[in-house]
Amino acid sequence: MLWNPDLETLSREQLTSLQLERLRHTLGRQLERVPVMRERLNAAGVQSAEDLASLDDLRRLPFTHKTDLREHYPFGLFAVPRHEVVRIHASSGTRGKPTVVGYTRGDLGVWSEVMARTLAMAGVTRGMALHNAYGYGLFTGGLGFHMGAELLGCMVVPISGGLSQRQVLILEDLGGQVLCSTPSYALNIAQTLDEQGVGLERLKLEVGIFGAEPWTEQMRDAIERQLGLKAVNVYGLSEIVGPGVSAECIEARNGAHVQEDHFLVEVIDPVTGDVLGPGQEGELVFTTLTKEALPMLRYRTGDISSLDVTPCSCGRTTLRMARVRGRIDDMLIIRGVNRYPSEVERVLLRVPEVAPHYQMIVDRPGAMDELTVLCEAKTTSSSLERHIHHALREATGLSVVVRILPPGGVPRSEGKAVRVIDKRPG
Ligand code: DLL
Repeated sequence: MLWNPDLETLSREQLTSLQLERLRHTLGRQLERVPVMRERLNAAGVQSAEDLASLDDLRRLPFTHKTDLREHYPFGLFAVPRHEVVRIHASSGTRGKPTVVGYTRGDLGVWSEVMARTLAMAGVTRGMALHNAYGYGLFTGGLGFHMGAELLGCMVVPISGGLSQRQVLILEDLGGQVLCSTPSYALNIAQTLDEQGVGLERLKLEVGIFGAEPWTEQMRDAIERQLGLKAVNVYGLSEIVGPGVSAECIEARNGAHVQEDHFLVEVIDPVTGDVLGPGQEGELVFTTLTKEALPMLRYRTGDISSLDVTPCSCGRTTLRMARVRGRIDDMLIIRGVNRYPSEVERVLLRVPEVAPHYQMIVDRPGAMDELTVLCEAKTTSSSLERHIHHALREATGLSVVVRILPPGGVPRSEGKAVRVIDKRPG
């Protein structure tokens, strides 16, 4: 179902003209209201919103980086007076100060709208019981899904993350049909179901809406099998709005439709900053088109993906982004071989004897980096370590140390899984 058929099926021409109008408006507000941005835009030769003749002129605007938010922490990039800000969230980054983001009442309206679209895209309809196990609090997951689900008319169960045994009890007793959580936490719930002896026939789960961390098709298969639902991918980041920047449709489940009337997307070469074409992999960059409190011009996400402009069977005309392979910062460089954790996940989850829980430890015991992969076996097998070592080397070129831990040995997540622990000095 389309939540907003008019805006989700605009022709490219209509969309481009709407985007240009909104971009000019956003740029005008930045120039007028955010001194730091005005200085930077002026330095790049942009004096007024009228300097943008077409969307191609977006390339004239400077990028915004996460460090800009840190430097002007907490409110320095806000474009409205403090009394218009009705909500604060913060990014989940663990290093240093968090990234603080703010919303006006209007911003919360847009966010609810894109989340209602996201849920409708996943096949969720009015009246369904939605079990929301994303964390509530400064993290955008819990409240973002909550608002969209209420707007759509779901019966929201705001359970938040954690306390897995309670999750199972509530899921069964309240008949949750839609599960919202990180993919790693969904597996945690699945494991608890198993431990509690609660069979899938006792649940009413139909669909799961998972995101907030990279995950693979192999992980999708494992979750669908273990929870008896259809899993869709949702993407977003606090700096742009939170969840709801893009999401998969249940019909195709082949790339996430970007909500292009609110967020303008580009993919760039992370080194040169050049804009790349459809199908070319690079760093996602978003510009907000309707945000009031904290508009963002060309925000560099650090996330690696590519864009698909071919038509989708669901009828939406918005372009789609491929699954995020990982964050540039999370790339592992092991003895000259560059790989993302998701590439290791893909190989591990193809090994039937391995449970879908893993963690990687990077260390430098001598002169060379060493990668240890921790995983758990479903059944005891003496040759499993060797088998995984071989499979990883074949598929990724990485030579790693494999350690099989007893069931439960790999730390479980309640939100975003910590996939990589970097113990390298410095
Ligand atoms: O994770 C927002 C969100 C909540 C998205 C719930 C989806 C569901 P942040 O905490 O600011 O916001 O983290 C944003 O998480 O830049 C990506 O690196 C990563 N990320 C989010 N969704 C996906 C996804 C929320 N579907 C950062 N696939 C982003 C891969 C994702 N990575």
